[in-house]
Amino acid sequence: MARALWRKSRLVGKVERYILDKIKEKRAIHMTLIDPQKTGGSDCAVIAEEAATAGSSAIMVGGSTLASKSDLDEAVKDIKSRVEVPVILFPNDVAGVSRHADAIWFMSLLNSRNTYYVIDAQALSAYTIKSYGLETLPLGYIIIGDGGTVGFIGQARGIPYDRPELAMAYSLAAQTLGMRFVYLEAGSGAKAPIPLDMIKLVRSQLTVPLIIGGGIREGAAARAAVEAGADIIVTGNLVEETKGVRESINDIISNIEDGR
Ligand code: 1GP
Repeated sequence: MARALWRKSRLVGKVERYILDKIKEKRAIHMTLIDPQKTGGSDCAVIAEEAATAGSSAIMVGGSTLASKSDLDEAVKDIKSRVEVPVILFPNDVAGVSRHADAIWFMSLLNSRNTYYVIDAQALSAYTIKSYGLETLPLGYIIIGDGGTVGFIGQARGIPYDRPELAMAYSLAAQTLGMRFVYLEAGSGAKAPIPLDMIKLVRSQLTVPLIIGGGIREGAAARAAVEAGADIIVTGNLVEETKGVRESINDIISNIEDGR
């Protein structure tokens, strides 16, 4: 199935071009999410390096309850010194911005009942992000189910797992508003990942890349999500400890990327 995964535009920066090219080349890619609040000190950089060596296409840095900008800055700098792949911020709030990253998911939590997470935090941080020269990746972020911590903090009206048509409606709205990525989020550590029929329905209507995360713990689940239509698989919990990072990530990547 031909998918219009990218468009030529002055707005598309280096990291976005890299992501789109990688998806085109590999069919689907993996990103490792590191939360500096959960993974303290130098472990962030160790895990990032292992993950990148195992084939993660980017390192995302952020967490739902992250509050210390200096901890974030340190973690991003450490990670940047150890990996070649892009380091992309995954902000929970204005505290999730660091000048040291390569890019930021400039994201709106579309199904929050609080406008702070839909547009106000973005308005508060847009000028700072621009002045840092950070590349912005416009992202519609949609919580499915209760969403765990991010669902609670983000005051989400989570879309029920058995309502794929609602996920499709919000995803299509995101794309129509000009967002260039859509992320269906089950929440970190979710008991069940995003349902496959939901991914399929969203994919059938969406042309921008579709990101799936939350509760993916092994290759088979990642493969099923990609076969249903995911372009990017995000895992976090899988590698919160420094042990066994390569094996875990290899299992995901060998199941989703072509030619591996
Ligand atoms: C959370 O979707 C990500 O924002 C990753 O979830 O920690 O369950 O892999 P896990």
